[in-house]
Amino acid sequence: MKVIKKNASSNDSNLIVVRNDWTLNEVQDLLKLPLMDLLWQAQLVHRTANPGYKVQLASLLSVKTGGCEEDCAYCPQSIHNSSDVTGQPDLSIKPVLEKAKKAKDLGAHRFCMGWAWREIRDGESFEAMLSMVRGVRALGLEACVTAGMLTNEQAVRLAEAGLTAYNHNLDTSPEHYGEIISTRTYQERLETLYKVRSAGISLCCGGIIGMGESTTDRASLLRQLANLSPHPESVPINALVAVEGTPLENLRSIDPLEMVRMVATARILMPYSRVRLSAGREQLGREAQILCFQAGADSIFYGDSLLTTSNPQTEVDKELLAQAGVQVEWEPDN
Ligand code: SAM
Ligand code: DTB
Ligand code: SF4
Repeated sequence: MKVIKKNASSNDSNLIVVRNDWTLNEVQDLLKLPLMDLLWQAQLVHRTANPGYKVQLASLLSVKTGGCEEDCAYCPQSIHNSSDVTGQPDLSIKPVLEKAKKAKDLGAHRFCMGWAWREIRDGESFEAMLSMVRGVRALGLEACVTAGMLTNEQAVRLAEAGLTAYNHNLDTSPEHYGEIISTRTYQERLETLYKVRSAGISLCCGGIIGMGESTTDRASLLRQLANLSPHPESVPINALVAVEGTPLENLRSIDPLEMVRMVATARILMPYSRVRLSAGREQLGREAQILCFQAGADSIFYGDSLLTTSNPQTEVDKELLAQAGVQVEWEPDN
């Protein structure tokens, strides 16, 4: 047990340990704890590390949809999958900023923009991305971009534009990765994370469960994330949205309690990170989502759609948060 971090007092010291040297066995042991014990440990860490617990509402928008040359088996935007959702022009700056303003008015605190690219290329689209980042920041929102791999120079320009966070997921364990994606290596993902970090942008990095992986794979993914130093500031935990036309279309939805276990374990491993309860909430149900909050989830994607698939309606989410007695990160000021 090492390094006691911010907010820690002598009373906290057995609860809050920030480590980057987790072994696979240790993570597996946490994931497999009796649920009540896992929840108890996660709550102790969560409430000690994050006093005044609030949930951040993050809204998503797909700026460039479909036509992606990568072969991610889960993704409806890949040209390798028959669900490829093309036929929509890329959004320009004005409508994106209008959507951001609308998201803010509905209560969002962070605005995340997605591009279905393997990597960022210099040119008009990248300049537009920078303008969107500046515009979202000018609205007083946190800005997040997810657009695939990037160069050091592009990361620096995004940082200069005021980008808060860059989302790039590890998706699954190194061991299961080859079953899911063949066109980009795990190592390339790690290198992208390094470039984002080096430019001073905060990291949003997580993964997906429900893609045919074992419990050991889930532990291995969490270990990869928790052994990044420092931990990603934001850790999205997605449940697969099985989209027709993808190779994973016939996979059964996960047992909602599996999501609770992932969130709780992520919270224990990464006490100060924002653990985002991400895609797949429509399949979770109200009670499992509330258990996820209890286990330490402190963000949700908020708005009627994710990138290309649906998300719970904002009114339903407002009711859920109220029923759970959860405070949100901010209330709109106008
Ligand atoms: N092209 C960029 C990339 O791959 O980094 C950005 C967009 S990509 C859609 C962002 C993330 O969304 C993926 O890394 C994956 O974790 C998640 N995602 C995509 N499709 C999903 C699905 N059907 N179910 C759950 N998560 C999904
Ligand atoms: C993340 O981990 N999940 C979000 C966000 N980061 C970009 C995306 C979920 C996408 C779900 C499938 C879709 O709507 O296309
Ligand atoms: Fe492309 Fe990203 Fe979808 Fe993979 S997840 S196919 S890189 S849009």
